[in-house]
Amino acid sequence: MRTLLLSILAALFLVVPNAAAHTYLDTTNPEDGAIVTEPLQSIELTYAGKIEVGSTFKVISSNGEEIETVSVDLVDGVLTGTFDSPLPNDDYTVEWNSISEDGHPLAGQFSFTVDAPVTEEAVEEEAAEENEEQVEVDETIQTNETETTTADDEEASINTLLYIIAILLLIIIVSIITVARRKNTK
Ligand SMILES: [Cu+2]
Repeated sequence: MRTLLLSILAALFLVVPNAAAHTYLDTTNPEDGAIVTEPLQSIELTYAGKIEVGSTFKVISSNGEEIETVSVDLVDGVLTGTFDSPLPNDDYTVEWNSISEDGHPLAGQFSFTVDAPVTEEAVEEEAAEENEEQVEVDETIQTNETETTTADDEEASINTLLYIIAILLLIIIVSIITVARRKNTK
């Protein structure tokens, strides 16, 4: 009985300090499996206690590319990674490596999905594309207008020509009549 108690005590002494000094990952933002529907420009890993400098994490997109962080800050067991711009819509995996207060390294990973409305930049790009299309449409309309104008011009010049011919004919007829009258009076 006494040996059993001693063994348990010994086991506790071996296990408890380690367990107490290990710093486990407590919560993350976004949570594991979360679908984020708002622009996301930073990720937060909150540890259950202090972690050491050198603790870090990587954010990997669905095609295996690592997303560069502008900064990774460690404040009281909270690791915050900030990105240059909001993450594009995609599935991401965060691979974290932390160093517990007792110096023991811990590692793990979690995943989340970004499915946010398109960013302003994307909207602007879309608007620019639409404008280009609009310009093309306008050009087509303008071309049509030009063609119409040409057709109108042609019609107008034919009318003018007919008008001039009519006047010339009238002058010729009047002249002939006048000449004829003069001849008659003589
Ligand atoms: Cu440890």
